[in-house]
Amino acid sequence: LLIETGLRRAIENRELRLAYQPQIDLRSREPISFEVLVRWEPANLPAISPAEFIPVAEESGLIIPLGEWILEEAMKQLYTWKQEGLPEAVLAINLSAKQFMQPYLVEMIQSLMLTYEVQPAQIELEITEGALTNPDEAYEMIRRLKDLGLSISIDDFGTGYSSLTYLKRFPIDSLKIDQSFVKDLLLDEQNRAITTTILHLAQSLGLRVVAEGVETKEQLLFLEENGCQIGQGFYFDSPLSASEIQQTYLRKK
Ligand code: G
Ligand code: G
Ligand code: MN
Ligand code: NA
Repeated sequence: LLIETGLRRAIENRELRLAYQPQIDLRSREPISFEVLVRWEPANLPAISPAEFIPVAEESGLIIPLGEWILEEAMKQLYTWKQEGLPEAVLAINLSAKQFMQPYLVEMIQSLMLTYEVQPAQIELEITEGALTNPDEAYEMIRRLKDLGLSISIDDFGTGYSSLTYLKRFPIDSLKIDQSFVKDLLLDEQNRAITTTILHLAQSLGLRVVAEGVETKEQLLFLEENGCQIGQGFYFDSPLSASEIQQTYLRKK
């Protein structure tokens, strides 16, 4: 309950900000997109992790205004970069399960894109397997978002109740291998088996794969050898502020 009241206030008082973590094309070593990660830094208190407050926001329904704030803030950032004449960036935005099932989600995204002059190719949405528990509704939602021209990835892939049939049936673009598998990739044979299986599966279904939580050169080499195209993690960069992203990754053309 404490988190709930605090979070409600945090949205009003602008104690939230967005961080951006590059997703790197392993071939060119260029960033192809940036994952948007919300940060809550209450005045005079240590930061509270989204792993802690997102579930609370989901349960209390606060995820709806919070999710809307995140979407708007991300699109505003794209607009700001555009105004400054920087190359067009792509943002990968996390949607929680409840947020994904909002009836007016598509209209809201569409209207934000219009307001902030965002191109469909600039937005990827990350949903978890938990958002697909009602397959018919989820299918319809994904289809409408795809019709807008957005990309869809399945986040934390392999950790939920995955029915492999949705991979075939749903028009999704990429899978994100959960960092729990990438961790200890070289020490743990099971993690290695799961990772290569996901990579082969994705390859045969024509899906892109993003490996999350890449921290070492050894992990990277293993992933590259097994056909992974995109990496994200501390080995490349941590989540950064918008101005750090701008300085490091978005140079004027
Ligand atoms: O940023 P960090 O690695 O601490 O995130 C922890 C968890 O919180 C991750 O599972 C991540 O997906 C989730 N998370 C971070 N930012 C957002 C967000 O903007 N929306 C949603 N729904 N989840 C987020
Ligand atoms: O569930 P999701 O993939 O959205 O969560 C991403 C989370 O992982 C973010 O909170 C981010 O801060 C964290 N993260 C990003 N890169 C690394 C990494 O290389 N190692 C670890 N342990 N965490 C990472
Ligand atoms: Mn994510
Ligand atoms: Na993830």
